[in-house]
Amino acid sequence: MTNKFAFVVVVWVCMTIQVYSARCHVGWIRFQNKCYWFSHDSRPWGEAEGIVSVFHSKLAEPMTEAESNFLISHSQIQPSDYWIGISDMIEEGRWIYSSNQNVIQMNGWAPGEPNGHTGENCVQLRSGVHGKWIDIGCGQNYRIICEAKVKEIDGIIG
Ligand SMILES: [Ca+2]
Repeated sequence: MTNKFAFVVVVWVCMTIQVYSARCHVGWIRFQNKCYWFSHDSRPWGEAEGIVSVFHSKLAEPMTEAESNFLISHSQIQPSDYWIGISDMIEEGRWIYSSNQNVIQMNGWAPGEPNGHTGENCVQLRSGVHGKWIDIGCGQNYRIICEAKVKEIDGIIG
């Protein structure tokens, strides 16, 4: 094997690994460094948390306007309401991400929301207000959006 040929092989292998490592599971959609799954089944918010953990993922936690806009656009392809990983069930009015309990760092609320006080402690993307956030009772059944880091997905595949 010539040095030149060996070099080409090494580059090819590296590129192949690169492509492989950028994958999401079948049925998941990639945006930036995360993979997302939009469910068809509906569940209460608390059960949704259990389902996403099975996939080594979590309910979607929009951190930026770009990420939020991506989730909105996909949730509105066939308009549905989706649970995301934000609630104020621990402390009324303190809206936090489920996975790390940090206060939300962006505002995706629909006008007039949140407005449910102690009766509505979970957040969903609401199709009726173009995918903006509303607070609503956690026991109701809605579809869910899961998110996972691309790397974490690789861990499952590999
Ligand atoms: Ca509340």
